Amino acid sequence: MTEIKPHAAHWGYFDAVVENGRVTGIRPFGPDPFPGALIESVPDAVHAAARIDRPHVRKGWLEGRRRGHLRGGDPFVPVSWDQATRLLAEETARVRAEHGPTAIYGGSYGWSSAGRYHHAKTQLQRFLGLGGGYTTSVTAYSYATAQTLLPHILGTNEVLLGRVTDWQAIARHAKLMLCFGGLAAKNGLVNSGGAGRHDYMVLMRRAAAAGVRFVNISPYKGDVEDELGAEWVPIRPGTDAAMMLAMAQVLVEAGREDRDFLASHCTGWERLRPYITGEADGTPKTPDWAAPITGVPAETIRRLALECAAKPTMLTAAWSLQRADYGEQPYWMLIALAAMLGAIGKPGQGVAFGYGSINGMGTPRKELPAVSSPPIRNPVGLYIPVARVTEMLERPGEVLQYNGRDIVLPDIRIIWWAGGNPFHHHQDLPRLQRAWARAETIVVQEPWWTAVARHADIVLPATTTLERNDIASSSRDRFVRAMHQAIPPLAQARNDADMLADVADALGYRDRFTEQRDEGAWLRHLYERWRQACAPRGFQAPSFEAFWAAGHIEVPDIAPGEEYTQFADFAAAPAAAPLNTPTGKVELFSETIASFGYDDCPGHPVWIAPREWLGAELAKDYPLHLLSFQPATRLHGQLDTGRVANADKIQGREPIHLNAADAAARGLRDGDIVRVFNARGACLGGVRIKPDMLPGVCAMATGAWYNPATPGDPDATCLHGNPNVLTADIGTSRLGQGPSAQSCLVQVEKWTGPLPPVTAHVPPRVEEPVA
Ligand SMILES: Nc1nc2c(c(=O)[nH]1)N[C@H]1C(S)=C(S)[C@@H](COP(=O)(O)OP(=O)(O)OC[C@H]3O[C@@H](n4cnc5c(=O)[nH]c(N)nc54)[C@H](O)[C@@H]3O)O[C@H]1N2
Ligand SMILES: Nc1nc2c(c(=O)[nH]1)N[C@H]1C(S)=C(S)[C@@H](COP(=O)(O)OP(=O)(O)OC[C@H]3O[C@@H](n4cnc5c(=O)[nH]c(N)nc54)[C@H](O)[C@@H]3O)O[C@H]1N2
Ligand SMILES: [Mo]
Repeated sequence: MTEIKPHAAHWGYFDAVVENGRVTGIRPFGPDPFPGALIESVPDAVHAAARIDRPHVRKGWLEGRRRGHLRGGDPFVPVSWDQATRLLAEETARVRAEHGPTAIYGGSYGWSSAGRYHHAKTQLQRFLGLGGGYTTSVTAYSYATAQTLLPHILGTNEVLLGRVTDWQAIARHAKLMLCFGGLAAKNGLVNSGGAGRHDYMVLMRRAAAAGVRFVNISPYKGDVEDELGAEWVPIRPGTDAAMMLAMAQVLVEAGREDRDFLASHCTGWERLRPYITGEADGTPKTPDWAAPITGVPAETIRRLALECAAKPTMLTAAWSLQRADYGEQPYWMLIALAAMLGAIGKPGQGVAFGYGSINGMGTPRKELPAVSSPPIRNPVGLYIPVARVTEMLERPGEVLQYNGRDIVLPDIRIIWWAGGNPFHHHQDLPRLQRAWARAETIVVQEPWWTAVARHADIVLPATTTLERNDIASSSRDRFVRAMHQAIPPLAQARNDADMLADVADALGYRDRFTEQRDEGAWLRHLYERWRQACAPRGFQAPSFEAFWAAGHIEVPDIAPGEEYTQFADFAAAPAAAPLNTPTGKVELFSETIASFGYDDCPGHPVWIAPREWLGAELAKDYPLHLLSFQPATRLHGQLDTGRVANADKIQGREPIHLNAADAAARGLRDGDIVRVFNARGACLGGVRIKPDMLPGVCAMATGAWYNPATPGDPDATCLHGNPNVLTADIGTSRLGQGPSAQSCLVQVEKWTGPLPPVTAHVPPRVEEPVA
């Protein structure tokens, strides 16, 4: 019998085809003009050999090898759910009693899955919060640095997360769009919470057709699809702030800066200007100064600056620019450029970030909330900036400076992760693995034997979304989707909420955790909360029953002529509609930031050479700049077992994109296997020659499951091609403390030895207990 079930994931809405208890196929969601290929991997992922069948405990943990022990090499022992629940309740109670609640790290960063009720991290944090508290994390790997910086400069993070100036306004009014880091088509495949319509490509093409000239300022030509007809300005990674400063210098020299706007809408121009002209430090930031830093010819910089001053211009940067050393600087400087052009708040002009980073950025839409869970309370209130997790484990009791605060780092005993994979997302995995050893107990809830599950002590098998009912929703999308359970839970997998409810029960607070609702009652509850929030905004959502039966709701579209420009009110009347900054204006100099006294993020935007870049001393030993961008074939580590990701690999290894000259210099051909290495680590990759990659730059997508040649050895080569064995784990600055993955130098050499098989998709060693 064949059944069709409405469903959703971060990579799109779809119908699941179900035959005899198996998901056998996928049909794209009808209203989606551009569903993308990722949904095709869903059946492979759900039924992968790498699914975790039962709860497991690391054998060494049972035998007392806990704090100080490197994880990843020991076999696992299967246990019953009852045993696992008991161990967790005892261990949680013990650590809370002996070390206090902050000894549990429940930051649990990660994308989890699209359903808003069974969102694993939300469930875990609710469980830990109601149980007495935990150390949590703030900000996101995606844009931690910008999230911390932008409230100081513009008084909002909307310029980063949405609602931003929409494509309708850009197409109608802008003539030029400068895209630092491009508008990568691959990134629009996904949206957190689900994508009902992938309208991102459609909207960009419409803007190009309306006469917007796109300029792709990026090391990689492929960051803007050919159809947009963009001019490609190749730039060395990590040097964008220098190019922006030089554009500013051209404007000042030509007298083209908008002095009225700088006086009426900005503060600190008198501090930034002398830095640009060189009066402050003796170095005028001219195009001739920037050319050798950036690799962009001085004439190109000059031409683009003057073109910006002559035409209605939109400025944007990919989120990747701030996941780099001193990632605050290009963002702050791009805002300064937009201010100098007087473009902020003018129809279809100004600045916003991430148009090319995720589906739904700049999609014209009505402002309505998304379906969401109630907020979580953490009575302890202790947090770290998310990407400082290794540092937290390494330096308990010491101070971490962050955004003007001194955080005393906790002494972590339990690490508990649900819905995220630090062995995917974190930088310098060899270092993380050593720091990871400081924990006494590591708990991981996962559907698959991903690297984080393999490096845990207690592993709990979670259901995938296809094994439960849920609701998908995102504020960046116009559709709310009913996710119908398609198949029963595989093997002994359980829902995150249910496994945690049992531990809460053993600890005496089941009813507070569940609020005595089951899955069906929770879905109705979340839906009703949303329905009520929509009503005052003019949208009457149907009843839950009608929604569930229909499979989705389409929120009404805006009127055809409507458009939105961010900061329009502020531009029109800065005194009546001030920004939420200390001065109510755009802060080109921030007294607050200056008062922190951080030399790695002073009071106005500056050029600081990254620690690792093509101009560094270190480039003599490691002459290639490695970008580790988002994968076109999966979502981070998710779907890596699927057909789309595996069809793209080269002899099972993640491709490394290389310029032909760099390949030739190393005697490499398309399809060769190489070892990519630096002082931190090494991985294998398969050569893919790309004519449109700036020489000296190479790129490997993130997400191939970490596969150390010797499990448990932090210095082992990753056989599969996870670039995070190579990336540096240093906060962008003491202000943002964001991840700086994009600042990474490597060398590449041909792999001539025998090629060991990739084992990351096969379960680890399991020892059945002796009866
Ligand atoms: N080098 C480098 N590293 C990077 C980046 C980069 O640009 N370069 N980008 C960074 C960015 S922007 C991000 S957002 C992060 C992403 O990092 P993550 O969000 O941690 O990556 P995912 O692979 O999406 O991890 C989600 C995990 O949740 C699991 N999961 C899914 N559904 C469920 C569920 O229902 N229950 C449970 N218990 N688990 C579930 C999945 O199997 C998966 O392992 O990576 C960061 N890392
Ligand atoms: N298919 C797919 N889409 C995704 C994701 C996924 O895993 N798969 N992940 C999602 C997530 S979590 C996020 S946060 C977003 C991230 O969105 P982004 O941060 O925009 O994505 P990236 O692919 O890391 O980077 C975009 C481009 O920036 C360029 N770039 C890198 N460094 C520099 C630099 O120093 N200067 C300049 N000028 N350009 C540079 C690279 O060539 C790269 O292709 O993507 C989302 N979209
Ligand atoms: Mo992200």
